[in-house]
Order: sequence, then structure tokens, then C-alpha cells
Amino acid sequence: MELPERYARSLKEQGYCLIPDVLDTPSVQNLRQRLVDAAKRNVEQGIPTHVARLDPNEKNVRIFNVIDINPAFAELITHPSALSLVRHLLADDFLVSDVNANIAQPGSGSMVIHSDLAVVLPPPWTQPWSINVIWCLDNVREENGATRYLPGSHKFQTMNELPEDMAQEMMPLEAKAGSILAMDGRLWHTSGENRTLDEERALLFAYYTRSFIQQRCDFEVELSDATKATLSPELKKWLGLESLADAARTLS
Ligand SMILES: O=C(O)CCC(=O)C(=O)O
Repeated sequence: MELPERYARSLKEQGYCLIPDVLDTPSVQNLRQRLVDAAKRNVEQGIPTHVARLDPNEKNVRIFNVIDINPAFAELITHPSALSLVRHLLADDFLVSDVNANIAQPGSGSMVIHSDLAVVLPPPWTQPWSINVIWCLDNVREENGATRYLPGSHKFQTMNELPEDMAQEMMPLEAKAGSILAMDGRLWHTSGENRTLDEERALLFAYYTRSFIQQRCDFEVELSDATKATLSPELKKWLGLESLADAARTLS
């Protein structure tokens, strides 16, 4: 499936695009509940849901290892809309670098400003070598902590180009539940503050990079043998689980 021109243009010109209505309401509600269950599972497994070096307080609940906890999240990675975005920017030469989620609860603060490509690759950032496909599992508004981006920053090649007052120049990425927000990995961004009293904001992040970039997550270690056994050969390849023997067979 080819990415429609308007989304391709938005990715190129704005560094992001919004695709509405990718998931219907029952699917969103189902995934939302699974995410809450996954957060509980993280706690049972002793995986911290707060990373102090990233977020100012514990109200931003980070959920890791989601594919292993629930295969429904693996399906999102291979959703045709996600793959059309990924293939548009990275062609067929990509790996899934990381899949995790953030639930910004009321009172959660803004995290460290970053670009996702800068996290995995030193400058200069000259090419769109990564893409974050963000699944909106709640309605996302400025007030409940919409991700904030720095307009035009996907064209920056080094950190010297970042303005001093960048936090003031950032804009919210608002979207309805069930949408995809996709960001060129070079776009500088942060989570917004959730200033509501009672509204959570859940986003699931599937981050893909060109295959020569080291993955953020070692799925060989993170995924159980039981989970690995359920994955298609294609998904295994995209998760970096193809063994050297498999690769050699492909070449021969
Ligand atoms: O939660 C958000 O809005 C942004 C999260 C993010 O950029 C990250 O976790 O790296």
C-alpha cells in the first residue's frame, strides 16, 4: 500500500503527518485496556514504569516489553498503514528499534526535549533514517499532554541549529483516538504537560530505523521463546531476530 501523497507531503514539509481513523473505537478500547494490563504486568515483573532521567515525575507511566506481554501490539507493528509510512521513509531496509508506550496521567510533566534519530545516531542528521509511528489510544489534546514538536526541526543537521528558547516555540500534535501520528526521526519533540484533573493520555510508540542503526531494544533478550514462536518470518526479520544462518540461507 502506497502512502497517499498528502501524508508524504506533510512528512516532508512538516516532519510529521496525522492519519485519522486508522483504528475503530472497539479496537482502540481493547488496546487501551491491554495497555493498562501491560502496565500492571510491568510492575509485577519489577520493570520500573518511571524513568527519572527522562521524566520529571512519576505521573508519566512508561510501559515496556509490550509485544511480549500481548501479541495484539505486534499486530500494530505490521498494520498496513504503519508499514506504508515506514516504507515511504526507509524503503524495505528497516528494523523495529523499540516499541513502548506512555500514559501521561494528570500532573505529568514535560520530558527531556530530543529527536529520536539523535538518540540512536550522532550528527550530522542528513537523511530521514528513522520514523516513530505513534498510535493514539486516547483523544490527544494540548491540555492532556499532547506531544509537542519544534516546527522545522526535522531539517536540522546538528544541535547548533536548535534555538535557545526551543521549549517556547514548540507546538502540540493533537489527534483523535484511533489516529496515527508519524514523526520523521529528526523532528525534535517532547511530551506535553498533562494539565487536566482527570484525563489520561495514552500513546504507543513503534520506532523503526534503517537496518544499519543499532536497535534500542534487544528483542532476542526481551521476547520469550513462546512469543518468538508466534511471530511470522517477516516480523522476526524486522525485529532483528533473523539468525546468521537464516541470513546466509537468504543469500545462497
Ligand atoms: O509521550 C510523549 O508525548 C513523547 C514521548 C517520547 O518522545 C519518548 O518517550 O521518547
